[in-house]
Amino acid sequence: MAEKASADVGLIGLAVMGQNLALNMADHGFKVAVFNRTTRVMKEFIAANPDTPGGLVGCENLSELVAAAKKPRKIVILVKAGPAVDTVTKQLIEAGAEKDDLIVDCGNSQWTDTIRREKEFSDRCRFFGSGVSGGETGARFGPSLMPGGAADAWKHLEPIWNAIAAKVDAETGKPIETAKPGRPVKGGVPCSAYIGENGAGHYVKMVHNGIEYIDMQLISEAYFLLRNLLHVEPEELSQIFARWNEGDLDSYLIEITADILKQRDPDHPDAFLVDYVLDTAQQKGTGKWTSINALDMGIPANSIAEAVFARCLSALKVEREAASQHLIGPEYQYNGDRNELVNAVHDALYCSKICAYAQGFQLMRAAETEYKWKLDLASIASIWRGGCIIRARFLQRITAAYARDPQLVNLLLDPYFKEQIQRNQTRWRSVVALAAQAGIAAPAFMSALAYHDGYRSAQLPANLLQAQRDYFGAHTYERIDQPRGVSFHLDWSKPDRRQIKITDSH
Ligand code: NBP
Repeated sequence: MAEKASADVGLIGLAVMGQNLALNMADHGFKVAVFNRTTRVMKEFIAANPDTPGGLVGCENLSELVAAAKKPRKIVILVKAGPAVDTVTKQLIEAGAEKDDLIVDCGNSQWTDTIRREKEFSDRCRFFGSGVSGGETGARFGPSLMPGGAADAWKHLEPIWNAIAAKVDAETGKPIETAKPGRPVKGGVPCSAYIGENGAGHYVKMVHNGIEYIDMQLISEAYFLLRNLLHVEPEELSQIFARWNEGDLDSYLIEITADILKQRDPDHPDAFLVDYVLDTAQQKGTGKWTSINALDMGIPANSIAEAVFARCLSALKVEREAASQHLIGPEYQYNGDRNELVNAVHDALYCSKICAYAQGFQLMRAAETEYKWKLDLASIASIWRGGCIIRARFLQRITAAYARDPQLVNLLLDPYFKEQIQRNQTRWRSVVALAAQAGIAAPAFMSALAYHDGYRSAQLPANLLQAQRDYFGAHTYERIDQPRGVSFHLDWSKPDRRQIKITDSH
C-alpha cells in the first residue's frame, strides 16, 4: 500500500523507458511513486530495486499513485505514444489529479497531439510534454531532455529535469563520464532546457530524430563508398571511423559505427557481423513526421526526407535483388590514392553533415513562426551535446554559432561552417562525382550537396518552371524588372502574346 503524499514524483508505465527513468530519478534522491497497468511488472520492479537513494513506492492503482505524490503533483507518463496517453491522462484525472498538477508526457508523442492535449485538459491539469532522447541508457544514466509546456509549470519540473539529465563540461561541451547505478554524475551543465510553450518540446525532439535519420544515413553511405571503392574489410573501416572519431566528426554515432564494424559474427567467427545483417532498415515514423512537417511548412529539408526515402528503398529488398539482374550500372575501378579517398570521404561526410543540421535548424526557425514559439537555437544545440543519439563535438560549434548570432539566417552562413565548406568542398564534390561515376547510391551525400548549391545560387531555373506553370495553368509570374508582388500572365500560345498585369500588392 502506498504511503501518503511523500513522493516527489509519480511515474506511469514501467516498460524499458519508465523503469530506467524511475531509477535515474531515485538515484538523484527523488522518491518516485510508480504504477504500471500490469501490476506484476510493478511488483517485480520494486522487488528488483529495494535500495535506491530516493526510494520507490509501488502503487497498484492510479488513486494510490495520486495519493502518494506531493502537491503540486508531478506525474510522468511513459506509455506508447498515441491514444494510450489520452487514456492514462483521463484516468489520472478521474483518480484525483487536480488542476495544479503536472501530467508530463515523456513519450515520443506528435507535437500536434501535445498542443491539442494541453488545450483539452487545461481546466483539469497542467499537461506538459517532454522529449526524452538517449534510449534506455540515456533514460537510466542521463538523457537529453526537451521540455515543453506552460512556463509556470516548468519551474516545478526544472530541479528534477536538471538533476536527471546528462551532463556536459561547461567549457568543452563534452559529455561528462557516465553515471553508475546509485552514483550519479556530479557537476557539469545539464542537457535540459525549457524549449517553449505546449508542443515545442516534442517538436524539437522530432527534429532531433529527423537529424538522427540523416546523420545515420550519411555515415552508412561513407562506409558503403569506402567498402565498394577500396574493397576493404569492415575491420579496417572500423579503424578509419575510430580515427575520425578523434577529430571534427567525434560523435556517438561514429563511435558506435567503429564498434559495430569490428564485431565478428557469432555464427561465423571468421566473418564480420555487419556483413550478415540484412540491408533493410526499419523506421518508427519520426523521420517521416519531420519530412512531412518540412513539406507542410515549405522548408527545404531535402536531405532529411532523402534519409527517410533511403530507408524505404532499402526495404524493397526483393525488388532490388530482382532489379540488380536487369539494371546494369557502370564498370568502375578506383585506381586513385587510397588515403586521399579516405580523407575525401571524411570531408564529404563533414560538409554533408553541416548541410543536414542546417536543414534541421531551419525547420525549427520556421516552426517559431508557424506555432508562435520563441526557440533558443543555441540552447537547443547545447542540450544535444550529451545524452542523446546525435551527441557530437560538432554541436559545440552549432551552440557557438547561434550564441554568436541568435538571428543567424542559416548555419551555412556562420563563419566557421562557411569556412569549413569552402575549404573542403572540392573533395566533397569529388566524392559525389565518384559515387555517380561508379554507380554507388549515395543519396544523402548528393542531396546535401544539392542543398548547398541550391542555397548559394542567386539564380535557379525556377524562372522557366514558373513560366511553364503560367503557360498551362495561368498561375502568373513575377518579373525581375518589377517590384515583388506584381504578377503577370501571358497568353503564351496566342498569336498576340498579350502580357496582363494581374495584381499589384504594393
Ligand atoms: P512502450 O511504448 O512499450 O509502452 C508500454 C508501457 O506502457 C507498458 O509498461 C504498459 O503497461 C504501459 N501502459 C500503461 Br501504464 N497504460 C497503458 C495503456 N493504456 N496502453 C498501453 N500501454 C500502457 O514503452 P517504452 O518502450 O518504455 O516507451 C515509452 C515511451 O517512450 C514511448 O512513447 C516511446 O516511443 C518513448 N521512447 C522510447 C525510447 C526507447 O528507446 N524505447 C526512447 C525515447 C522515447 P503493460 O505492462 O500493462 O503493458
